Amino acid sequence: KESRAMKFQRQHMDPDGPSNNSNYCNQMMRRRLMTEGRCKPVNTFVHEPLVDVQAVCLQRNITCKNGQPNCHKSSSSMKITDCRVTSGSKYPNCDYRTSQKERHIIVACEGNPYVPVHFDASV
Ligand code: PAX
Repeated sequence: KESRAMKFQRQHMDPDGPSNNSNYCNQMMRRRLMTEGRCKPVNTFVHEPLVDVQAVCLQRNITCKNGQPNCHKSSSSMKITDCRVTSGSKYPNCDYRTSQKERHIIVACEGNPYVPVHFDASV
């Protein structure tokens, strides 16, 4: 079974991306299996080395949006792509808007080793 840590990597890690094209989210959301059963409404891909994203779990501890205490904010800004489903998108034809940004990321971490399992926000 896929662990929470592996699921985070599938849904949020793309260190070698993004291919510079407006279809990035349409391709990646499908390729990473986030358009099965429904179109996942919002998803962020991070374009930094895995070790740098894992290291965020050792950076500033903050409260998550759901009130849990296990969130961490990256000390540096990171290259990300936000994917947001368009208003006209109709499952199974999931259609996404692609926006590239540089932001501090906030992730929730769990386990031993203490690694990212949820993407909380970018700021
Ligand atoms: P998730 O299901 O929210 O969390 P995501 O991050 O890819 O998935 P399982 O066993 O899978 O149910 N976990 C936590 N979740 C939330 N908060 C804390 N503190 C926490 N600690 C552990 C994946 C697993 O992490 C566990 C949680 O129980 C899950 O375990 O976001 C909805 C989705 O949109 C993404 C992030 C979420 O997907 P929202 O707004 O409801 O928090 N998303 C959202 C994004 O990628 N980018 C964005 O900018 C935003 C706003």
